[in-house]
Amino acid sequence: MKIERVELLHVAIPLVSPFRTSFGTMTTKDTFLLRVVTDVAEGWSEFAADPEPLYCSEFVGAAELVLRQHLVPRVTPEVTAAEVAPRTHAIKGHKLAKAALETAVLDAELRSYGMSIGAYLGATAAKVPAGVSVGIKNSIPELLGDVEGYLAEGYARIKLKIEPGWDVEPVRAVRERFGDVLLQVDANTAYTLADADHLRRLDEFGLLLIEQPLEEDDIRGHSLLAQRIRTPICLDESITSARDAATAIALDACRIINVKPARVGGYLEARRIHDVAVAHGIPVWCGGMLETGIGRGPNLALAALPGFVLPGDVSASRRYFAEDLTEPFELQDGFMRVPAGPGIGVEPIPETVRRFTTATKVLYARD
Ligand code: OSB
Ligand code: MG
Repeated sequence: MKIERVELLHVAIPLVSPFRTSFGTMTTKDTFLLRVVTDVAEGWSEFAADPEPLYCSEFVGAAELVLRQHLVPRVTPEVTAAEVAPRTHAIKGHKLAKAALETAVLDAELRSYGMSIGAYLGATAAKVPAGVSVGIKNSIPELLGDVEGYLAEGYARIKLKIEPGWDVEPVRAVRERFGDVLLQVDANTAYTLADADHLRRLDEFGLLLIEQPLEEDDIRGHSLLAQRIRTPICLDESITSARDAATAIALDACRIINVKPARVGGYLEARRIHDVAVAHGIPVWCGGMLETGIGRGPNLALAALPGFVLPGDVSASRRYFAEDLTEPFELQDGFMRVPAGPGIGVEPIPETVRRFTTATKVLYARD
């Protein structure tokens, strides 16, 4: 495909309520979209990180710069989606930026021959069970009220964000009030191995998993922690490639993997992680980054692959946004429908995108 134009659109979309994790509080989805115009079709994607490097080392400002100066020049004037990763491999890191570029190119390519990303990846389900990620709250009653609302909406699984001082008590309260709902926790690296005895107190609650308790580069620590707690360890931040997944599995650092396409450089590598995990009998699930519909659509397609046996962080648009950039995704009996249209399967609504756009940058224009 010939690339004719690459645009970066900064967007700022208010969240319906603040989302607090162990690394910070979000009130706005502040990121950018990529629009890639080719000779055969147009493709869209969404950058997954935030203005500050708190979840991972990448952030909006750095991603714009690396795309403009280092990544886009390597894929112009002509590229296929499968070539994006090898052509940008020499540039170290920046996987979320690379994922945005690869996904927009893939969207254009798939649209040019009318194939959905689900069909391309090997999705086998038409709908997937939806989990919801629940932020850290100011009080237990506030948490219970929110969880009650999500269960009433039909969510199939609850994930509680935890940190030191907000872990055993909220989990106990949710278990006592709501019985044996599918329940898991996410620490976003907030603990150390010295907390092992404390984390073992979570064992009595029958959690599906504890996600990323230790630092992202601490594979050995997770392996040692796994010997000291019964709750299965799931890695998120630590897994940035299929090789990382194979390493973590071989070292018994995790029994479950959260696959986020953005964190691993895109849907092609996400698919490889799925394959490695399936080969080892390791369950995977699809993580989220508070995506608008533009990121949510393709995430749902990934979550429809056969190895995604646990409910993902693939909640409805209204979980985060009063108004989405695409037709809103809605929960139906605890499931989300997998988009089946060409490419990423969703269309940005031009008027809505325009209203939430704060700046547009042209990263490339063919002359
Ligand atoms: O660790 O899974 C995470 C959101 C932003 C950054 C990191 C994470 C999350 C979530 C929310 O847990 C997932 C979602 O609902 O999109
Ligand atoms: Mg996580």
